[in-house]
Amino acid sequence: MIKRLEKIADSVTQSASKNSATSRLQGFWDIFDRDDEVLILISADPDAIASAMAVKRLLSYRVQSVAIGYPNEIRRLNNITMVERLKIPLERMHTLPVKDYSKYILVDSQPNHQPCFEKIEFDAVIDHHPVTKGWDAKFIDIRPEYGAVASMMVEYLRAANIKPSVALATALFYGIKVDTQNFQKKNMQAGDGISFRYLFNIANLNLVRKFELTELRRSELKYFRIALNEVKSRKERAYVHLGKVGTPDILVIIADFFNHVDKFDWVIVSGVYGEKLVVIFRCDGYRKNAGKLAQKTFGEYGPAGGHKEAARAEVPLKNLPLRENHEFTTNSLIRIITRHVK
Ligand SMILES: [Mn+2]
Repeated sequence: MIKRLEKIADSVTQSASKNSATSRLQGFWDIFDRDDEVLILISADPDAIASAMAVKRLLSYRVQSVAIGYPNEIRRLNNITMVERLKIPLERMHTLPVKDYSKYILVDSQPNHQPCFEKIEFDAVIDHHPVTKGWDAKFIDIRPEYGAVASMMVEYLRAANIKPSVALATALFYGIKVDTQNFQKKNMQAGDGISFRYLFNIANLNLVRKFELTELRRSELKYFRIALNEVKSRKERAYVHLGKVGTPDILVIIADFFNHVDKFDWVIVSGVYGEKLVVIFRCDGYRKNAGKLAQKTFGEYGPAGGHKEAARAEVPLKNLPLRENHEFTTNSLIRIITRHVK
């Protein structure tokens, strides 16, 4: 009896959610005409890019044309790799005749998130950020309980009986992974899990792995040579000063690299970026506290702190206790740290 009631309850919720997916899709489709020239705008990150592709797919054969535009420069290599490998047609907003479209859709964002979006009257807004006020659209679907808009878009595609191509599925899969931080973020819910599971059979997981792994520019390989030459270990601690760096991100990559090595309980990597010394701390976070060590050793010179297992300091070079005309070196790094911890 109870089993049967559960089954009925299940089928009711299932068909209710199916109905709402279908009616959402219909509501969305209803605002478009055959001769529409549509512009989808996004702030380009993997979830937004994937979701825009899905919206474009939903509108194919239903409108005249669909373009995807984005205002920000895509800088993360993972995201550049995604766009290049999947050959996603994206265009910088300033290269598009923004005023000349007949319909505008905003995905994974809301009009007041960016000044360049605020000027546009959107016909549809599909998002998962907390709901903001002061704007309107003919079609609005905002579900803050979802970890990714890509999860919502899978529901639209399924309601439309559209099986995503490998490229689209791979993008959506990656979008969900990134936005839920591999399901480690609290913002995810069952809907994300169901969409993710559905995409799992279609997406190319090797490509996803390639997106995730690609974080180094070829020009940055030289920092590994410097790091391997420079690394000094003292009492299970690895110290490296890399000198001038083009971006502090490389310090994080080098620190994570040394964190792969056994018997290094601590990894401390520094580099000079602009007028600042940036120091990255890594440890296993077990009976150790990287945040506290960063604070204790560099706190007097500038902002320093973080979590148990990962921390950073960013201090103006002029605040450091360096003898005149002396450059900061790996030995200087060791000296500052060991002054405080033996
Ligand atoms: Mn998102």
